[in-house]
Amino acid sequence: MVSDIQWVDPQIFELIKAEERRQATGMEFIASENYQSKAVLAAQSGVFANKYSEGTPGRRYYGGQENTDLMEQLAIDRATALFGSDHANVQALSGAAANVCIYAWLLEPGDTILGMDLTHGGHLTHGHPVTFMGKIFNFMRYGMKDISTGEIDFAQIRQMAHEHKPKIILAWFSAYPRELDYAKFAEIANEVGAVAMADMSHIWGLIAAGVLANPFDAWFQVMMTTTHKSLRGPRWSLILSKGTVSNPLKKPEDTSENIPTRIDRAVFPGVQWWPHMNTISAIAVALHEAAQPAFRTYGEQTLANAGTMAEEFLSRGYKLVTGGTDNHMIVLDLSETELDGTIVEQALDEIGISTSKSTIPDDPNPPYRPSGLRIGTPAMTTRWLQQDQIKTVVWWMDTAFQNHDNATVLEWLKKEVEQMSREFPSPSL
Ligand code: DSN
Repeated sequence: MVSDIQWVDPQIFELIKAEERRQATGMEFIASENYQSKAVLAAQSGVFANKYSEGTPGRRYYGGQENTDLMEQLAIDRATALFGSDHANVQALSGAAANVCIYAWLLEPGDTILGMDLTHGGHLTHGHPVTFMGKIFNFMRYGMKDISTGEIDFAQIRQMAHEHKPKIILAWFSAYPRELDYAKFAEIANEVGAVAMADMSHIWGLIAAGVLANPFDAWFQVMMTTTHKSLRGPRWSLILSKGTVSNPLKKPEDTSENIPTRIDRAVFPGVQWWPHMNTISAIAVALHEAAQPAFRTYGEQTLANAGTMAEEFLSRGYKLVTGGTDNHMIVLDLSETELDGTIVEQALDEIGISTSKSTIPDDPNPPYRPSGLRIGTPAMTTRWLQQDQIKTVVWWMDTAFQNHDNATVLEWLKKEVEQMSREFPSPSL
């Protein structure tokens, strides 16, 4: 397909080729990124892209749906089987859109949501004041009790939940390296009649692999995720839910307890319309790949690589947010050094390693120049780096940090990174 572009649009073709070279010769350690398989990429560029399919399988607003219906139903069935949900909506356009759909249907304007503080690892889409959602709903924030271990302050959550009666209690974050006690979240949500919702975007693939806990096992009702992170799918999202029609005499849409139906209606026609059927077909392929036994090995290796990375940085005298990791990421706390997140991210860019600067809890620095660096192992584990290579990578990173203004050292490191990158090719290329 890409070769067709060469003749039609040489400028874009050259940019695609340049990006292929960047990905082939560099390393991806951004915690939220990954490499899609050629099969996933091929599905995305397939002819389902030509189709309008508002509605759900069997209930559409355009004709010609015999293949889209089967394909979307397959994606739904694969998602529910993999994650143990009663229902999956596969149409939300992104993680932010999925969160909006859930908020929009479960809440009325002014309702309260209890979510994680941004600097403690939360996410902007969980109601930061700069977002539109932040203007509509009342977001309240909890944090860690002990930032040296990552212990969540459940006493604070319980006290806030009883005082402010949130409609949703939201678990999970984008820069928190520890496993969560989902049962405690669900218990508090149950006490105050709130929906227990998890944003599993970062760790969905690790849940699918069976190496991290599944919030549905702890009575969560709604989960959303992006599909391009540890799941290795296309850039898209899923909303999964539990809940059935409690009164069979009522139509599903009239039954307030029926969270799945309400979520389907929030996605269409509530918030967004045209599902991108080509991307949904790519999700189906990614879910099929994630259901294979090799995906469990991938999940185990992702965690092992992150653990090794944490140990190596600690042994070199670095401080880590929460002191280590239980998942696929670490967050370096550089607040007691001469460095900051921007300096080290740029130094790593110079040597062909991509990472992302990050705030740390109660960061003394502003968000555009935060004190942390978030590093994740899902992408390079897809390229099958093992602990030995991770140790070398940490050594390169440390050397780059200490020599961030030394062009000669950075140039030498870039060559080392390129050589190892070529030995561990990306499955996308
Ligand atoms: N952009 C993602 C991340 O980097 O964590 C969150 O959606």
